[in-house]
Amino acid sequence: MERTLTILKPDCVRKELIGEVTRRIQEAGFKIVAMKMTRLTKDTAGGFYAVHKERPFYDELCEFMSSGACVPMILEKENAIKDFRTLIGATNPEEADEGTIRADFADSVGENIIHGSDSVENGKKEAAYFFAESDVVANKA
Ligand code: DGI
Repeated sequence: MERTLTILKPDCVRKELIGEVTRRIQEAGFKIVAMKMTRLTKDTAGGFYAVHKERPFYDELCEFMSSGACVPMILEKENAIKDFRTLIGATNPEEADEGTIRADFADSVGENIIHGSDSVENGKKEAAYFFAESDVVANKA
């Protein structure tokens, strides 16, 4: 079964959308196999987004990601990576398809509610950034 790593970002938590977004994720057939609430530091946010280190928005991104609590989860589903990217919509909510999580809830490209891994390989790295394999439960329900 394929896995993806998601983060309900600080804007999602601040807007009290944890329940609504999690409901959509589960309704779309994803099984939550690891989940926690945590608060990133600027440094840990920077490590997670290290690939964007040279981008002009990097500092703003790290500030935002460390601005409040967030909820990382590991999700399982067939074709989890691709199907989750479809569920959340484009990075910029103005370009996101109608009915996607970002189209419905995100305010801007910088504050866009939710993260989803963009490849199986990155999904594995990102999951390991937040969770030990022993944190992952066998979710057969
Ligand atoms: O994988 P995504 O989150 O859809 O997009 P990404 O990997 O290209 O970018 C990671 C995050 O960086 C994105 O969710 C929000 C932020 N970001 C990307 N492009 C911009 C941006 N933030 C600002 N302020 N401006 C941008 O152009």
